[in-house]
Amino acid sequence: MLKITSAKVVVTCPGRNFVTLKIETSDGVHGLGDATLNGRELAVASYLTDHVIPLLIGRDAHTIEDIWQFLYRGAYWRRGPVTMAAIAAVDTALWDIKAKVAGLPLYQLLGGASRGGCMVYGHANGADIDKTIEAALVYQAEGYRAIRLQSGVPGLSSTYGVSKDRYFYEPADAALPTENIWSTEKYLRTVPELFRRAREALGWDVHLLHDAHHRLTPIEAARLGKDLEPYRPFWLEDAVAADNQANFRLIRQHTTTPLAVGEVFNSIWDAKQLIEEQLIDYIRATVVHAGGITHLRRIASFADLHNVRTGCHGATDLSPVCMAAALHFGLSVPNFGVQEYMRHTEETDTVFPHAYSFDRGLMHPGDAPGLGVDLDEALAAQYEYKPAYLPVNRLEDGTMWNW
Ligand code: EZ4
Ligand code: CO
Repeated sequence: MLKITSAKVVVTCPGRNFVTLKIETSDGVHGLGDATLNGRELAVASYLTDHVIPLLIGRDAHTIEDIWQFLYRGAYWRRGPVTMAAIAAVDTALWDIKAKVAGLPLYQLLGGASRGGCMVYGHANGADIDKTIEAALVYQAEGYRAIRLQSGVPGLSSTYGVSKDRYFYEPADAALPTENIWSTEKYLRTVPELFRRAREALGWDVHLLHDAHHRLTPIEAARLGKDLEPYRPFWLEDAVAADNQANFRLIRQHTTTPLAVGEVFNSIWDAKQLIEEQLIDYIRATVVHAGGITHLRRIASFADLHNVRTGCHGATDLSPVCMAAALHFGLSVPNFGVQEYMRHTEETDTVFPHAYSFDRGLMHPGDAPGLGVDLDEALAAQYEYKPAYLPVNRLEDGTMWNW
């Protein structure tokens, strides 16, 4: 028996907030798990410290599945982003420990490599179409095989995915939520033109992606999907919010543009109808927000039966611990599609030294035992938690809308 002797939560802000769980065992081996929930970080930190860590002490670190079931069924209150991020952190840390004890990189325990590397997509954005294409050309020159395009919209002072002053788009940008103004009509006039121009400039040998960030109705999404068809997008992401999974039926009836959704999903139940009815092509659930490696593998297996591939969320609010876990998962899973890769700042990378690497559009988790990520706790302690919220969105008449 490999006893869990202690566990603690580290909250740090090397450029942005991260919550990390560290579990220690009787053999001196430790494991890390990402528990970051953007804008609600301290709720997960408390859930872990106050309600999970006391239950872990003395348990066998090797019993990953049993501990997962214990935390899921045993809480009585199932699912939800806070609970599932906490369970994910425990699960990820335990996989890290098991792989370190085995002396193997985690992907070997998940069945070994199914491919040479995980194709990732980078974020090209700009205040207008010209600037977005300029950014996309830089990604193409760096070897990216897949690029997400987000452009400012004429008549809107800010748009999702577009940075005002930085190369990297960091959405949780203020101590209180920023209020943005949204117009679907203006947006729908811009995106097809962005893709037309992008194909002209970038050619056809690169995958182009777009994120509508939950702002459309199903019939509007259907129209955008149709309008983009000539430019063969890799996917249209989060066309509508998936609270009502049946919404996707209408989109599906009207367009062959591949659909991706699920970065906010926290369990297989959020995706059951979408997958079963083949209403989507890519499932965006991630290690940290969907119950860890154990649960994400279950989602991927179910998706595989229905020709749905993985496309894990990988924005900067998912820590390098989650990125590493996603790459071990992505390298091994049979129905891998693509992995989002929004590069972390240097500060973040220094606090979380890691073995994963990027080469000509593909990423590899590296061959260090475990996840191949560590946490420099002394350095982490120098970056104090800073409240930061995602923006909110209103229509031009003031109505609250999805951000
Ligand atoms: O808005 O990660 O595809 N990526 C995204 C991200 C999300 C943030 C939310 O925390 O949609 O930019
Ligand atoms: Co998204």
